[in-house]
Amino acid sequence: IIGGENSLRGGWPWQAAVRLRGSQADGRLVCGATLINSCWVLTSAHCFKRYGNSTRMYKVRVGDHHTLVPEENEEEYGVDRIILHPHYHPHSNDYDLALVRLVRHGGSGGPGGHGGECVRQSRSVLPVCLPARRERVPKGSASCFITGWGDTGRAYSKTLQQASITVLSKRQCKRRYAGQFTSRMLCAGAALDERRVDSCRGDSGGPLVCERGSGGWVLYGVTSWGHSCRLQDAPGVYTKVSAFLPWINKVTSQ
Ligand code: 4AZ
Repeated sequence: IIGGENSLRGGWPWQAAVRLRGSQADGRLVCGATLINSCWVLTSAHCFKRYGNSTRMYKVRVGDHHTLVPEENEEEYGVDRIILHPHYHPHSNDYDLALVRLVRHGGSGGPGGHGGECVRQSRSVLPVCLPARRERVPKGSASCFITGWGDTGRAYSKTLQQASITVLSKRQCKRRYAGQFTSRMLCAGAALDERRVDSCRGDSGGPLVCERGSGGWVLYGVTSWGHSCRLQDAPGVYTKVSAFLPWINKVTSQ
């Protein structure tokens, strides 16, 4: 996150991280992710471009704040399924969404009854709400935030960063990204203030959430791409979650 600030511990309890497992780079941050129910996180499909989509390669950490400090409710889970959106192609940024199913380490889930929990919920581990189908991001004063441990402009962050961000109009996004911007995307950036706020490497797959008037935080975007994170006038692009509810519901109810 560029231009953000340290978050409060437990402030974004749906924030998760996809990390490498087992290899010489054990624990290395691959991407952000968001807990959407007790068994599944949503992330971006392009997160699996570099190391492939074999479940053995990854683990998912939830309840984390400072990456080097073991915190009370921090836990790691194995991965037993990685489902890329069927329309995602590695050459494009469209349909950049993946669902990842968590399992307790050591347990395979197995055939015998696992209808229930995967992740133990706590004050710092809770799923986020999803938007309604085709729901728009609340206009105007709604407060929206991006969060992640990605590049701050100098290095990856050890403490989860947050930044308040403005979701821009479709017209503004298209003006900047012309043919690359599709109806499966949102774009967001610092609107009027000149402080540069953006997501960056390592934040991909993580959440863009807004507080809904009626209360509660809703996941409207999944950090996806952008024309670098150092340029002014280049808003970050996010996968538009409200365009994918049938797919999310279908996969996660299987
Ligand atoms: C990336 O490389 C990346 N500024 C993520 C977000 C943005 C650009 C690049 C948006 O993962």
